Amino acid sequence: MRVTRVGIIRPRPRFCGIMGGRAQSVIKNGRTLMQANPSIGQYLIERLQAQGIRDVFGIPGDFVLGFYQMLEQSPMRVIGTCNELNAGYAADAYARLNGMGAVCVTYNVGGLSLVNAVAGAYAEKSALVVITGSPGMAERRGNPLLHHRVGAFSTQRDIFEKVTVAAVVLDDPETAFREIDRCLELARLHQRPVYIEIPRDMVDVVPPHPYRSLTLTRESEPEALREALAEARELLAKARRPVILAGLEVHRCRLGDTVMAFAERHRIPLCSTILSKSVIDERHPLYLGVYEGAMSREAVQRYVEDSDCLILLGVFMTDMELGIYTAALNPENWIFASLEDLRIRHHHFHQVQFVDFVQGLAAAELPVRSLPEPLPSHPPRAAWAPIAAAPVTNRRLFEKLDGILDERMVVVCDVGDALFASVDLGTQGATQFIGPAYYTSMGFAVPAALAVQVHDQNLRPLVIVGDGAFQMTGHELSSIARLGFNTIVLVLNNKGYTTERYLAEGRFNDIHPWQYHRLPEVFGSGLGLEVHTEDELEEALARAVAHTGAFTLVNIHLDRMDISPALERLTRGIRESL
Ligand SMILES: Cc1ncc(C[n+]2csc(CCOP(=O)(O)OP(=O)(O)O)c2C)c(N)n1
Ligand SMILES: [Mg+2]
Repeated sequence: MRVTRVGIIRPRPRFCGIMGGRAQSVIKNGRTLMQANPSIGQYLIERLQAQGIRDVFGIPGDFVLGFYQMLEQSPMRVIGTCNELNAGYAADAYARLNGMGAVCVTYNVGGLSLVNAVAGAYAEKSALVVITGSPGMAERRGNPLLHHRVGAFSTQRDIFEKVTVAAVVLDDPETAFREIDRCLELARLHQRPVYIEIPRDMVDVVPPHPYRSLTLTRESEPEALREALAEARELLAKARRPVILAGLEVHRCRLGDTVMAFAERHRIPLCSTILSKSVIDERHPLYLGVYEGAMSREAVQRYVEDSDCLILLGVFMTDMELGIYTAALNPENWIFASLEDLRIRHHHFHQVQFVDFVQGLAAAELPVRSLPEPLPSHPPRAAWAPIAAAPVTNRRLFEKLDGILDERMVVVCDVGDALFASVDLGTQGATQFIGPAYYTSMGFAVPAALAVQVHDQNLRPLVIVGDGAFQMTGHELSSIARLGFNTIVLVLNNKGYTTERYLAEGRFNDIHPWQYHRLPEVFGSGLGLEVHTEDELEEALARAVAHTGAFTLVNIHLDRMDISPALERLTRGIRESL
């Protein structure tokens, strides 16, 4: 290595690959004579596009600038965010809507800020591709203390290994393409994040040998599948009150329609869970509501727990899904199928793929059954009229919100009572619901709302966020303002961490009061409204819905100890189960 007055001259990489160049085939006399490989960076972009990814969130830095330039020259759109954590939340939400999402950051300072969001995507099964630059392989010789480095060159990769299903460094042109394919396939199969690190001197390297892309498939063992389906059919045929719990993996594996068709054909009522809310049309006559132990509406809880055949499809058995373990589900009569596990009563089946099992079940012939009447279906929308000058309460606020949801809205919830209360909202047909209902990391919602309209500008996010969570990442409204999106943000301003106040009160639950509704002045766009009373609420929501040119932020004052009916049910259920 030569050292000059101005710094270090980086030696040329020593790889045998060819530098630069796009994928090309040379056609002579109508025949393809040579197919040149794309570079590693180009191949990664092509494969991301093949997975349906059209937008990448993130912030550049010198270790990833070459790849950023390549992204900019490609059909991909790069969406800059205020920080990398927000980029991670946004890319996670994009993945939930799109099937797969991507975030691209620089080495360590960017990557390590991202870890919490990727952990959430891992915990809640979201196919998020983390792309990061890093020091070039040639630069690493002599073990120099390059900026952003912390400990070994591999520190960032080692950390991400814990929160991804594959973590690779593309340091070898011979294996780079296969590693890219392997990562993307694993993200798809497991519905979990993967980590792809490109040392900056590898972006333009063209691997020397031709390569055919790799697809991984998992097949069921036919006999095991047949036996599992036979046992499930037998249990179902005898059942008088079967019920389906359609969980998160039904959404991730895009099986909502299949499950709905199965339910309709055999007249089996269904529930969703807090993580999978909106996976099935909540207006459907067979839909009962969200099941989550004691947090469910009482009639829903009773219907599910009294069932003689529980069909749990892709349900993630977390404490949140089970109403902090107030749920009473009997394994004696359940069919439990998920990406990892298949259990029918106490029989465990191996090598049966979740998708094959659900499709097999949906095709099963079963005796015709009559529906037990009446079903505890979702209550119809109630008429709502403001009580003049009455302070807004959580209960009344959510009754009102139930009436403004339409088919284009995506309800994006943050952690706190916003999440619990939203469970009682009745989504409308194509309305979608996104919330970090298991990992419950505060600050998810505003960045996630950015992703909703990046994914599809015809959707309209309705963000429901506590004041504490808003203070964590609400500045991402800046990107929403930059892109001119018409997001509606409702800040539930109860002066601090109310959910926590119910567990342990202390000054640590107080936060500095912001004038949230004045933020549009800072961002130079948007409409800010302040609400104390029911009549102000009615007017503000009408203005928010009609204001389509930019975002609207509504600062809704609530009492610091006021909680939603859902959270009341949960605290009561927990007390009773103690
Ligand atoms: C990133 C993160 N930090 C801390 C917590 C712990 N926590 C859970 S709820 C909560 C309070 C949420 O406050 P706010 O957003 O105002 O909602 P509220 O409880 O008032 O409805 C806290 C601090 C968390 N879930 N996530
Ligand atoms: Mg609060």
